[in-house]
Amino acid sequence: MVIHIRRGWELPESAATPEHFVLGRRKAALGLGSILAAGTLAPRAWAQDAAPMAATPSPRFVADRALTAEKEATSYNNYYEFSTGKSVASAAQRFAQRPWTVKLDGMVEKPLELGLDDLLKQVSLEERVLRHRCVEAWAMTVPWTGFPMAALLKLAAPLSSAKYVVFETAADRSTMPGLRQSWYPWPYKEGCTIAEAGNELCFMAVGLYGKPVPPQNGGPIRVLFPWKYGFKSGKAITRITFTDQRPVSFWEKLQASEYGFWANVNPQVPHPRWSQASERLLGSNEQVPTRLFNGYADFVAGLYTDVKGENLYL
Ligand SMILES: Nc1nc2c(c(=O)[nH]1)N[C@H]1C(S)=C(S)[C@@H](COP(=O)(O)O)O[C@H]1N2
Ligand SMILES: [Mo]
Repeated sequence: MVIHIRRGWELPESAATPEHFVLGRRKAALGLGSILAAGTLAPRAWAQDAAPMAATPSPRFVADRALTAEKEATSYNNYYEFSTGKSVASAAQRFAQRPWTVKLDGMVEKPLELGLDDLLKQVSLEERVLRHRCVEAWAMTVPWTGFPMAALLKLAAPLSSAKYVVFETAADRSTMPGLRQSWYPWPYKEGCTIAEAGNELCFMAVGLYGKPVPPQNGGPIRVLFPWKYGFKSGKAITRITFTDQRPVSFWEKLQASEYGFWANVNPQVPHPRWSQASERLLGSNEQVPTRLFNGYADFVAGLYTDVKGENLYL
């Protein structure tokens, strides 16, 4: 028997079910069946069997555009640790996804260093269809599985003196040829304010299209700021540091006049070298208007009402 539960993001005409779901659901259902038959409850076994990709689709983040084809989203990537071109997928397959630890440190009450699978037992996974807008004016719309960054804030309990969060990403010289380009300020780091990290929209993704995030898209765990230009959303997160100093991130170090700290999407503020008024949908030649905060103003506009005299959209 194949149990097929339609995911929120599945298009009605989509014929194929991602193999992981069918398998995961079938295994989960069998697990529950045997638990019930044995007359005992084993919540831990259940959780492990269902983890990590059996996630509830969030009704707050659903597709309002056609989904980008999975093939497109996983074969046109920005990942400078591998290459400055877009075809990084095959090179990235050599980059190990386990073992993986995430460190939470700096100005926190509870510094933590956790194996990713242990971390995933402490959060509940949901699925969100989110728009992604690269500063280069291309965009995609894809289903991510993960948990809100707010869950990590809860675990680490930042001190009230902590004002910023720094996301440090993997720098593995043995598998990432891009690291030999020594003029780049490795490791890739990005940052935000505590308030931005705690916003409902800030998301830690471990799944894409119902499967583990592939290495080229930032597996095994990446951060997502759907209202900011894509470069803020660091891939392969290894360390999250809480600090009272505003970080200067990878792209800001390289070219501060073009890539700022805030980098919120705004169609009316051009990049110094090109317009940001519209965006190309990945996998098509369709060009659509870009929206303020990438269409997420309801979630995040309030974060910036008191920020004065800053380049919020660069
Ligand atoms: N570590 C790391 N993270 C990164 C990048 C990178 O080069 N290295 N590129 C960024 C940019 S510019 C974009 S647009 C997105 C691309 O994510 P995607 O490949 O999943 O579309 O990842 C961001 N995160
Ligand atoms: Mo980007």
